[in-house]
Amino acid sequence: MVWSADCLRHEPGGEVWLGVWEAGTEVPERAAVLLDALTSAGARITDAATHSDEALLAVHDAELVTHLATIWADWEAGRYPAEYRRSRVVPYVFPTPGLLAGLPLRSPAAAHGRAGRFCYDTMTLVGPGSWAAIRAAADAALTAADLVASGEPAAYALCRPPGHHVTASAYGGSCYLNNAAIAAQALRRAGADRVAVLDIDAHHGNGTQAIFYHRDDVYYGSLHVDPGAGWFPHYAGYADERGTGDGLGANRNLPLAPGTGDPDWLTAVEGLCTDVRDRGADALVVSLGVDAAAGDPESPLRVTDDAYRRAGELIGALGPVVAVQEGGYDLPSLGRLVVAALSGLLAGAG
Ligand code: SP5
Ligand code: ZN
Repeated sequence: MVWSADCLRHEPGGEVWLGVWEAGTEVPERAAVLLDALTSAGARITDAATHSDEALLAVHDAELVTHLATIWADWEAGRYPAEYRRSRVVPYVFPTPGLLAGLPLRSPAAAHGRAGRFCYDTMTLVGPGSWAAIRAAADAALTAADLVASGEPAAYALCRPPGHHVTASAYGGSCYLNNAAIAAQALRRAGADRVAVLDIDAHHGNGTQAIFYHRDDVYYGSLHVDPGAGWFPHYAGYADERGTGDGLGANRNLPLAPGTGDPDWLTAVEGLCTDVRDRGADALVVSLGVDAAAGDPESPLRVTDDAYRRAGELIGALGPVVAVQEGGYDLPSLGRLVVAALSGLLAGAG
């Protein structure tokens, strides 16, 4: 397991849902609970090593990375907390294609204008420690990729904040940089010709899909609650999204009905594993969200610990794996769900 204490420094302080500021679900305690559970389970802990920005820029636009690194300082300098009681960066204007109608995208002079330039929702707030944690989460994913590239059968990055909703240039869904995509690209660079990303978070990883949609060298497969049934991320994750150009056929979405339990969920995991076996993969990345669990407040799927363990076994048998933490919000069960998935992964790899 790879970890950085900096991952605790991101305190979103809530989220604005449908116009109302609410207590958030992506809280620092998630990481503390996971660290505790993994430590108790006997995980060997490696500190996240600092990596250069090059690995981030291999999947993200430089402007997004710079924005995330600087927007809090700009917010403070603009006296939004001190003078306007705006304690976090929250966007209110979004430069959608319809708004621009062909005009060039400018960088707004005011920080409150710039806040929506790269962020696509009101749920993904930035505060004083956010960048340190965002950067540390990416370093954890990269360190786990290093371990697997140098021969470990499996490594788990306890990333917080999570990442799979972030595209090359847009962030949201409680995610800021795409840790899993960064790890997948690092594995490619370290010599894996074909990489597969399997996303078992309850939500579709629209960001990871978008980053690799045109590529054949990185497969993306996801099972998730059906966005067509009304669930986040609403605009992506449908079964007919199969990739484009060279990437046609290298993207697979298996949307599941709300209420789906272990048997159908595991059948979908097996479907993705069959894809990976058919295509071949030199290394895998698992976007390990455990928010499909029955007790999770953020999804209507009803998956148990046993199914997470079984999913781990199935995936672990496919090849060397970098597991990257994504969602999972039920603090009382979070630890044992992740331990179950990782125990399965090790059993499958052995
Ligand atoms: C990484 C991850 O699992 N991100 C998921 C973000 C989903 N957020 C969508 C939230 C939709 C409304 N949730 C109700 C919140 C009420 N406080
Ligand atoms: Zn999720």
